[in-house]
Parts: sequence; structure tokens; C-alpha cells
Amino acid sequence: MFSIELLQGDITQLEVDAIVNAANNSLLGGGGVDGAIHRAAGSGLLEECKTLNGCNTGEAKLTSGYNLLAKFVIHTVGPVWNGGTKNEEALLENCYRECLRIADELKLKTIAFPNISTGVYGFPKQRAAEIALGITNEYAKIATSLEQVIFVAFDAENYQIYSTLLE
Ligand code: AR6
Repeated sequence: MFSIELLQGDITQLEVDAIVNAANNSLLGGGGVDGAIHRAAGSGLLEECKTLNGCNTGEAKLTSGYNLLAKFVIHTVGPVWNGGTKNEEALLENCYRECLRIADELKLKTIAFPNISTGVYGFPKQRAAEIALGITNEYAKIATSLEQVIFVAFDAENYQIYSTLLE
């Protein structure tokens, strides 16, 4: 059992066991939260990412956190929204499930998620938030090392959506 919390701000500033990165298939950096995480972590992160051979959509891979306050980064690749015809919902569910599973495997206590796929990948924010919280609530029912799961909204719209769903 763990608590679910909502914050608005920059995920790179959090002192947690792991932050999740909304990456792309190359795992070699990009814009948005991915760019912010690579800038804050420093070049060691990119060097480690180069050894991972990319990541499939809906899956996740672990690295160290380098200059971040977070000990680890769990890189996951959300789906690009294609109108809902390309299995996007199941793929996004898998991202959240895989990140939680990896955190659990490492016996982590705290993990922070950005709003995966809701930036340049265009996934509808309301539906993405329902998926994120749905999978997390489902996961909370099983035995886990996790004590705190934090959702970090960067934009006001996502913050509002999560606030309403968490009420
Ligand atoms: N802290 C927390 N959330 C953030 C931050 C931050 N510093 N910066 C942006 N966000 P996006 P995607 C929010 O576009 O849609 C990259 O180029 C943002 O407001 O970062 O999964 C990758 O390399 C939005 O709600 O990721 C991929 O090519 C959320 O993070 C592609 O973007 C996700 O937006 C992935 O697209």
C-alpha cells in the first residue's frame, strides 16, 4: 500500500528514489521532460543510455540518476497518439505498469511520474490521467516496497485533471 500524491512543477528537482522519463525509442534524449532530465543529469546519463540499445514503446529501462537528486531514472516510451487506433491505451498502461514493476524489483520507496505521452506525443490528457491513476491504484493492491507515488504535472491543465480525479 502506498500514498499517491500530486505536485505541480519540474520533475528534475525531486529528491526521490526514481523519476520516470517520457523518452523516445532511441533513449538518446529529446525535448520536453526528456530534455530537461538529460540537462539536469549531465552527460553521464546519455553515455549510459547509449549502451541500452533503445527501448520499445510501452516498455521501460533503468539507469542511474547521475547529477539528479533522484538515485535512478526509469526511461519509458509512451505511445504517439494516433486517434486511439494503434493500441495506444494498452501501451500507455504498460508504461506505468512496467515502471512500477521495475521500482518494486529494486525495492524503491518513492517514484515520481511525469504525464507520459501528453506533450508532443499528443495523448488526450484526461484519458492519460485516468490510465495513470487506474494502473497505479491497481498496483497498490499488491505487495510492494513502494511507499509514495508522486504524479508531477508541469502544465496547469494536467494539474487540474489529476486534482479532480484524486478528490
Ligand atoms: N517536469 C515535469 N514534466 C514536464 C517537464 C518537467 N521538467 N517538462 C515537460 N513536462 P513530453 P511525450 C511535461 O513532450 O508527450 C521528447 O522529445 C509536459 O508538460 O515531454 O511523452 C521525447 O524525447 C507533458 O505533460 O513527452 C520524445 O520524443 C509531459 O511532460 C517525446 O518528447 C510529457 O510531455 C515524448 O513525448
